[in-house]
Amino acid sequence: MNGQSNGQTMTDGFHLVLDALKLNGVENLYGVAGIPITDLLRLAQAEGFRYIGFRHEQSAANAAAIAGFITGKPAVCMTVSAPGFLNGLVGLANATTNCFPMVLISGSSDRNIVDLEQGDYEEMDQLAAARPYAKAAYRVNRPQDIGLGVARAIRAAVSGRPGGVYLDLTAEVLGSVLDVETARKSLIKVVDPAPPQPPAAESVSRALELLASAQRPLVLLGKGAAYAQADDEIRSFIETTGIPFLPMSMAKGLLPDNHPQSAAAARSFAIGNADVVLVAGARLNWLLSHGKAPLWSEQTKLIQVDISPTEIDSNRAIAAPVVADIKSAFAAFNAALTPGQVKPSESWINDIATRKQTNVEKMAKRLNSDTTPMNFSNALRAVRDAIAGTPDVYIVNEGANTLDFGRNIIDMSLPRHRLDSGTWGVMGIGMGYAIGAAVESGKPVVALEGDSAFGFSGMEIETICRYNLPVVTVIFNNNGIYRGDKPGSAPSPTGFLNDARYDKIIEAFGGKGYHVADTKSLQNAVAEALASGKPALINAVIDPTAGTESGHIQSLNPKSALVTA
Ligand code: ADP
Ligand code: TZD
Ligand code: MG
Repeated sequence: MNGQSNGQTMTDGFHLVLDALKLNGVENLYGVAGIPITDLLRLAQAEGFRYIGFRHEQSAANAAAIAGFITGKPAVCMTVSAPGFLNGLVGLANATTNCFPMVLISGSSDRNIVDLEQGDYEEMDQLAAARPYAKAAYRVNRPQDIGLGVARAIRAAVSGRPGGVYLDLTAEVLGSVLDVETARKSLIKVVDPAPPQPPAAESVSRALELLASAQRPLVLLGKGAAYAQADDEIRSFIETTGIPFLPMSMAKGLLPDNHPQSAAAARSFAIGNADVVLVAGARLNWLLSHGKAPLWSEQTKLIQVDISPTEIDSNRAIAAPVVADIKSAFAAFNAALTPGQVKPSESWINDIATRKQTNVEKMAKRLNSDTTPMNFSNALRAVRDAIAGTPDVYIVNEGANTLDFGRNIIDMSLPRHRLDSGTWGVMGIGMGYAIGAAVESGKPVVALEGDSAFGFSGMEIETICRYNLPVVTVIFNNNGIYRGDKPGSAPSPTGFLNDARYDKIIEAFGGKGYHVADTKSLQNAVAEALASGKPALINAVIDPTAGTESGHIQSLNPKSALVTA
């Protein structure tokens, strides 16, 4: 116990929170300081935690969320009351939506004032506000419950379908004292926080029998499969059966994108023509057209592996549900599989290969052209070539066109290394994810950012410079959301300043800025910045007319039902 070290017999809430986190293996803390948590953060540093202080709580929470995705352990974000909490809540909600484990701990005002709405400093009923957006939300009102509150938060975040958990700590509880012996006994080390959930044997044989009947099988991997850290089991299953596979964007790299069985370059053909699709760790949400036509055929039969039973049949009928954790499920598939039991037809493999080749050739024309200014394809080719020798680089990606082109052009070869806008298609994850990835992994990060997307978290460039993190941010600067305005016209709802120099921002903080307008300079800048291992920001000039409205999801814009004569 901390309090004991200087001969004291009493400890307090501040020490207990840190003791509880340390006991459960938490080493990094992300947050923004202020009343009532400043002393808690100071103490955390003194106690050996690595504390990363941000400029805005949303980025701190995003960093914790992505740390959870990368490591499989819930990371912790700490904020002040009311507005700081609300800023962090956006990141918590995003973590829950994406099934990433994290814990948001916010200090809160005294209950007696909040509950009678007497107008305290930063007064808010934070627990009630958090509940709809969190997987679970708890408040600790007594120091002897801190250990239990932390334990429950960690288990809730990481067990079953992972998500964000809110833990409310009142200013009063932080300051209260407790005798050291009672405090010690109150701490809980969470045993087996995310236990395996093996599948029922019948569900495994039902799934394999269906696959065995298939001529045109397909495996669709989602970010739940990447999160599950079942890399060997999944790869072995796919390679043994020879089934073509398709990764969702954050599942890229689970098997390398250049794997011969990847059907990514023939995505709609593969989904539309498969007779059996095994969906693993992916929801049939808007990103998969809800499993419906025209992308999907009604005849296709589905196997779905998911840890959450209520995911099954959520958007269309699932012929063979396998409710289990993905590591156990694929281990069970591999154990039950008999040689030659599952065999994709030769024509299916050939048809996919032909499609792939046609599409790759079509794309190559745009990729290999050189234009001034650059377009998304050739600029991303330059980035791709610059990072080719650094397969362990983490890629962060957000924007509309920058995201859609980036997903297709930047190949991944390692799992959990592509971090992007995810389930919500949200802007603002960029710098938080980049910082979280750099801190947790110690590896270089390249953040591919639309100029609009970057703006949501751009001030964290100072955070990146302050901690000297190896983050290279590339701004695809097309002067706006989707596209830029015509020079000289008044700003439209989507237009930004023409020719803004984002590279100057990082120079204010001592980082290295680059301003590039052609592919050769872009490639050199990315290569040099990556090799330096230091913070850099590259302002890449992109043709303001190159983007399309909403990128690849233009069809989601509502259209008026008003019929004009
Ligand atoms: P994507 O966006 O890549 O399609 P989603 O976020 O929609 O992926 O889906 C992830 C799914 O993975 C969720 O339904 C979640 O319940 C599931 N999941 C998360 N972790 C595991 C796990 N360890 N085992 C099985 N399923 C998991
Ligand atoms: N706000 C939030 C939090 N998330 C969003 N997704 C949006 C607004 C709407 N939006 C998109 O869906 S993409 C986008 C916005 C504002 C930015 C697109 O512009 P960009 O990328 O500069 O980042 P491109 O390359 O110019 O398309
Ligand atoms: Mg833009």
